[in-house]
Amino acid sequence: MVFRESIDNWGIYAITDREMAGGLTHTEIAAKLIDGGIRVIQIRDKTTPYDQLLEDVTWVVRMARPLGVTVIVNDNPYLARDADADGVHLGQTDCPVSTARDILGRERIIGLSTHTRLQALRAQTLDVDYIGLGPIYTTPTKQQSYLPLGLPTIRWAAATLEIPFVAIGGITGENLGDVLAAGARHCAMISALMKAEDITAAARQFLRICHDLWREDDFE
Ligand code: TZP
Ligand code: MG
Repeated sequence: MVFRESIDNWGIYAITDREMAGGLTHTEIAAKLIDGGIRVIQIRDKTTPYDQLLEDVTWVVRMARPLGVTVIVNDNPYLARDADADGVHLGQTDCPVSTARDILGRERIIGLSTHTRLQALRAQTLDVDYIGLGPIYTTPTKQQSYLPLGLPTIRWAAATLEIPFVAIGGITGENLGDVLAAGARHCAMISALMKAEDITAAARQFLRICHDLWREDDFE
């Protein structure tokens, strides 16, 4: 199975946060997202002990794999390998891409966060399958010193980058259409999904916006 073939169909890249979701497990969150039609889920958890997290992610993978839903683990390629996930998402200060590739092999997906145009260009020279690009807007979800990139950088990325990019940071139901119209095919969302009263309904609504804009693109 070549996991990276799934990337083109992602659209909304859902990232889990147990705390924001009122203490649900990743498996419970993933079930709601999958019900809403989500095609890729990143498990993001910086506090749960490894063994407990491994069990939770393993259940997510068991649920998602038969449905063709991609499961990416944040930060830790060992966790991705041990849980048989589809890939890992690395930050600029996580382990080197080459180390993650050694751990995960050729087939699995490696994503890398980038926060400037220079980092995005450099990421293209590395062995990564997609990049995260952000923050697009200011967001309280992640403390960081990088300036928001805004829509001009989305336009630049759409015109310049040769690998898939996922826009991230402050994307909500209100601005999702703008980000997609600026040229992002994929948008990552944490709080807009995790804090939604109904995660499944929010996922469905965001995917509809996404697919409508993809369709308009096809007719251009
Ligand atoms: N990386 C760049 S911005 C961000 C991460 C993990 C947080 C995105 O969260 P939200 O709630 O969708 O703004
Ligand atoms: Mg990280």
